[in-house]
Amino acid sequence: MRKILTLAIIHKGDKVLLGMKKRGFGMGRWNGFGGKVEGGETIKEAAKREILEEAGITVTKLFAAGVVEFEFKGNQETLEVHIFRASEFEGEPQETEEMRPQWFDISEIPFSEMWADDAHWFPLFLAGKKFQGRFVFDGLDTIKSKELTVV
Ligand code: 8OG
Repeated sequence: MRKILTLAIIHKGDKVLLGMKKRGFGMGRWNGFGGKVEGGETIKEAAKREILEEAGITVTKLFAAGVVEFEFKGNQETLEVHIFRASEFEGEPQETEEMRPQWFDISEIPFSEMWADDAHWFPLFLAGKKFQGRFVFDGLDTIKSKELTVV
C-alpha cells in the first residue's frame, strides 16, 4: 500500500520555518508542515491546506523540491512524501494543536531532533536542487538503506 503525503518547508533568506510536531507520527521532532492528501484535492492543494492548518499561514506559491519514499522494515506500507519549498506567505506563523513553529538559521538546523533522513536531503533542498530518494528504516531512528539523487 502506498500513502501520498506532503511536506512543505518555508525557506526565506537564510532561515527556514520548522514546526515541533506535538502529536501523531513524528511527534517530538522538528519538521516541515504537511500530511495526507485527501480525496478530491491535488497534492499541491493538500500541501497548502496542511500549511494553513498546522502553521496558520497561507502560502501563495509552492515549488516542487523532491519526492522521497519511506519504508519501514516489517511494514508493507510505502510513504511517498512530496516535498515543497515556499518563500512567500501571508499571515504570521502561529502555534496550532499539531505544531509549534519556529524559525531556524540554516546553519543551526536541529538535525539531531529531526527524522534521520533529513540530514541527507536538506542540503539539496537548501541548495535549491530537485531530488528524489528512497529510505528504508529499521525502527524510527535507523536508516537501513538509502538512495538519493538530484534530478
Ligand atoms: O499526517 P501526518 O502528520 O501523519 O503526516 C506525517 C508528516 O511527516 C508528513 O508531512 C510527511 C512527514 N514525514 C514522514 N516521514 C518523514 C521523514 O522521514 N522526514 C521528514 N522530514 N518528514 C517526514 O512521514
